[in-house]
Amino acid sequence: MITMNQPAIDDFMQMVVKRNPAQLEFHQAVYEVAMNIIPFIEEHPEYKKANILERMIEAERILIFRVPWMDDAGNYRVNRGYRVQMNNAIGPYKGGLRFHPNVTLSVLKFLAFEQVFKNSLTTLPMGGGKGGSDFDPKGKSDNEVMRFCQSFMTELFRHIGKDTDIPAGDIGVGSREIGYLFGQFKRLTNEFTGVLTGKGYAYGGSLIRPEATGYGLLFFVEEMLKTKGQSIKNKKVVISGSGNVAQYAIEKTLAFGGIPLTASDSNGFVYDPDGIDTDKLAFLMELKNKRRGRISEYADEYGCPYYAGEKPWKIPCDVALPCAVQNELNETDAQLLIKNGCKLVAEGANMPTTPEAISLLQKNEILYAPGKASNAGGVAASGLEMSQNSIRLYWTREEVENRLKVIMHNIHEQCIQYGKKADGTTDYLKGANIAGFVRVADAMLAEGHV
Ligand code: NDP
Ligand code: 2IT
Repeated sequence: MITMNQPAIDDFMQMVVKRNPAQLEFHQAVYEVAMNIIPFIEEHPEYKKANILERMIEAERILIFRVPWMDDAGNYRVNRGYRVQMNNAIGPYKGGLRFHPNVTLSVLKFLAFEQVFKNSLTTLPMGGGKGGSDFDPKGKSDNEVMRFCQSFMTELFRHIGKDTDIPAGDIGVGSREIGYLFGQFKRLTNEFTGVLTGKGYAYGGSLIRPEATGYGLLFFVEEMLKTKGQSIKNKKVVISGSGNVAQYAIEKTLAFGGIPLTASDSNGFVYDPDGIDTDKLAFLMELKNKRRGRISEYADEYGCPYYAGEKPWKIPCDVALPCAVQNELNETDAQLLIKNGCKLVAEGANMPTTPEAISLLQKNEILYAPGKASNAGGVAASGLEMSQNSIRLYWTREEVENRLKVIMHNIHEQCIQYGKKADGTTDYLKGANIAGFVRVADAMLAEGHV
């Protein structure tokens, strides 16, 4: 959308592109924020004077390191490890680790930047960071994954800590990897502390953390639908991905009476016209989390269609939940969703919707929630895991889930507070960007030239 601030936004973006050449994902994430924040700053000279946005797009620290390891055949292998410590104005750096062959510094800078806003929206004391590696866990044995994680932590441990930087999971990093990373941290430091979240329950993990991103997404969707006097009950829901976020998004969709129709992985998607029910979800979880197989096996098991190399957005639905990867929903996909009557898109993944697709959805008055608001449940539960570790207590499932629900409700309120339009509808992207920005910016102003 062209606004009267467009020249200022263009100038700003030119500077961003020049200072961060070829980092396309990072440019995209910054643009999506700048679009809302630059007009806001024009009306708030204290932020403009202090160059807050220019400071926020510069990571406080970036670590890049060699991760050597040996595969089962005895070959020497090497990957690149990263940790982007983006902003600690409101709390220690916090954010996941991604292990995926497509990981680059650009991807991790975009994720770290988004994380700063997301963590601020939770209202918990967490700054933003992200890390990971171009290591591909697919097809690796448990022992190879363990050796890789141990080598990764052998460098990372000196840069993190329970009050400094607290990593967690993301794509390719689940409970298995967190376990190996935690074990190695403990050996290196001789300390048992809450330095990672997403830990197993037996060694300091929080109940509901595995479920939290998917559950939080559905709490947020319910809040959005409530503004229209509706709920997800009996609505057709198209979901991408079949990992952690997608699995618990499916589970909560079912709990709320919605009908999950699809799941996908990087090879294609399955469409189950009868809906993915609890038994089928249990099969999917076993397939993905234990056997580490492909989603096509779901179609083989239940005799439903499998679309190799395609994305699920062509299946008619009321609600679409992208839960896999960045830029998985483009303008053509958005056109299809609109044509088929979809009324709501909420992001479980980080930046899954391209800017062109977002603008098309918004123009067509489709309810659209950006990931920094709608997928914040995962990091919020991580914050609750940190609290439990600090007080050396475990809360019940009920306690954690209730807190999660309240946090998602509050995020929705903040989106309305800063994103309400003259016609009474809400621009969730604007609301999330401004609400996330204000808390961090105020802390930066108070803390001086940091
Ligand atoms: P998982 O590794 O558990 O699952 C990732 C899923 O995405 C898999 O189904 C994977 O398929 C699929 N996928 C990965 N790359 C591609 C691709 N290029 N095209 C299509 N599908 C792909 O990760 P999570 O579920 O944890 O993360 C999913 C998304 O949610 C990410 O964007 C992540 O940043 C975001 N997120 C995660 C949170 C968390 O707490 N875990 C919190 C907030 C956001 P395959 O098996 O073939 O790779
Ligand atoms: O993108 C995200 O918010 C996450 N991957 C979760 C981060 C965390 O620290 O729990």
